[in-house]
Amino acid sequence: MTGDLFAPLTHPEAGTETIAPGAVLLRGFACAEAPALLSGIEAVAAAAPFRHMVTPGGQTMSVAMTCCGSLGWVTDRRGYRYQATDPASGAPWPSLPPAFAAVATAAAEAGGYPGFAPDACLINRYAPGARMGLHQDRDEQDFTQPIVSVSLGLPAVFLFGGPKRNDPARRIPLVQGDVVVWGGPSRLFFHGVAPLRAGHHPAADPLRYNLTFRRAGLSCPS
Ligand code: MD6
Ligand code: FE
Repeated sequence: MTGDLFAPLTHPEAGTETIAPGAVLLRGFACAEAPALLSGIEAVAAAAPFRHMVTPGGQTMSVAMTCCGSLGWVTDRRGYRYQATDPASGAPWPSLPPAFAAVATAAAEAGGYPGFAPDACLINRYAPGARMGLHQDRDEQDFTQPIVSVSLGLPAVFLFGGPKRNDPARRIPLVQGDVVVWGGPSRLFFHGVAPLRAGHHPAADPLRYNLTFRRAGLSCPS
């Protein structure tokens, strides 16, 4: 694995690059939907404003976040978790805007995960300098379900490591419309985002947004 870490990516089909076992990058997959997705973000943020959450260790995150869907991801001094209400208002999170679920389900299918039905979408907003440290996404209940990640606005460098925190991380440039579908053997791999570089983008100036769609609860609640 280590030997080919920086080798050319494979192309099982045009526009699809395998970045790790079970993880694929669909370049430009959501370009056409970008305007609708950005309007959806605006609508969600009007009801559930972006905020800088605090980690259990007491650090304020540089990335601003909000959520939509029946569950939202939150962090505070008590820990990381999903919950049905926005802690800032006590109200349920806004529902997924119409354009959101369709893109996520189609991308998951294109990435080899048919039948993906997200119940949560975490919206990350990066201003220049904002970053996301290496982490695992492990607060969901069913690791057989992938995560679908859509990039909008300014370009960013995605850091994609391995199963251990200190595994070397590959640097993957992501631009508006790129979608990463991520599951299977690499579902719990460490990953993050390098500090955002300043720049201009016609659709979202001077910011990057990332939507991560998740199945946070059980697919078949018992
Ligand atoms: C981001 N993304 O791109 C942060 N997690 O802003 C993530 O943390 C992430 O893109 C799991 C799967 C895909 C992701
Ligand atoms: Fe993540």
